[in-house]
Amino acid sequence: MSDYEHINVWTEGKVGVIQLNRPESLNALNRKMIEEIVTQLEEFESKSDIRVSVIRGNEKTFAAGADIDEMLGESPLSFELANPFAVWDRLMAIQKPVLASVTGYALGGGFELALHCDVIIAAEDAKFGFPEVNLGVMPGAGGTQFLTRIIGKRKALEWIWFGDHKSAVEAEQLGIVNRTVAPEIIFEETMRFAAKLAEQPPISLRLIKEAVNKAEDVPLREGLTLERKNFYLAFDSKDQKEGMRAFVEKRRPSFKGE
Ligand code: DAK
Repeated sequence: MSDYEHINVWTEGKVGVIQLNRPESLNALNRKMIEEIVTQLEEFESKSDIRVSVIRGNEKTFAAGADIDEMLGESPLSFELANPFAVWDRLMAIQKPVLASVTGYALGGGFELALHCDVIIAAEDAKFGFPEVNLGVMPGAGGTQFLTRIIGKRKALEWIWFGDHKSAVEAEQLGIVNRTVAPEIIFEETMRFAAKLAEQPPISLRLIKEAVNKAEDVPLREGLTLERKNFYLAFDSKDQKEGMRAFVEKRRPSFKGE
């Protein structure tokens, strides 16, 4: 594995884990850190034996936002020249499932990082929010768009305007979080979920992810067209033959991602 400054990386079976590791600043995301996260996700993407990735923090926190110290000196031109959104576009292009395991704070850019993931599993004591308004700015890595699509305009406006923190339970009720679990078992639960998902046919997971993401983005007809193409494509995989044969032969399928 590469030598990273702000993340720890390991694998457990077919699951790749990225641990955010700047505990002294509650895992505030600086440019290097987000670059490291996405580079490692791409590394997992390229490995056929890794089928699911998990992004997590430590017991105390996920990420309390972008690094405010780093942002303090930014200007429109410095942003333009650094093109900081390119790395977020690379994150959106990841095709394998990515899970966020959220403990403590998921604020601002940290919340946006979780929202870019496909599944969010949260500890009961997790807190979500967009405090950017309190800094005189606004969410910039997709927060207004992702949140509005999930919870609707009025609830999104009220939440982002006031910059409040919401609990994991509230976030689950709003459809942001898949499941809320006790803090003591959050990482175990996330890995259990990830390991189970890693046994599903990888090509199907990828085609499904593309089609579901498309549903948030385009008119129904266009989404249906992609769904149909992906449905056909699945029939080109050995996993389709294996899945259907296993059903007929009354045994468990073994999916290879081919
Ligand atoms: N940045 C830098 N340092 C941070 C930080 C952050 N976001 N959050 C916490 N820290 C640091 C604190 O300064 C403190 O450092 P020391 O004083 O010990 O040196 C240490 O972490 C512990 O924090 P606290 O002492 O404040 O801990 P508390 O438990 O009292 O409070 C808190 C926890 C999370 C409520 C509080 O730390 C807090 O309010 N933090 C700031 C949260 C915040 O405003 N986050 C949103 C940042 S704006 C973009 C992409 C994304 C974004 C922007 C652009 N592009 C692609 C262009 C995103 C923007 C944001 O996220």
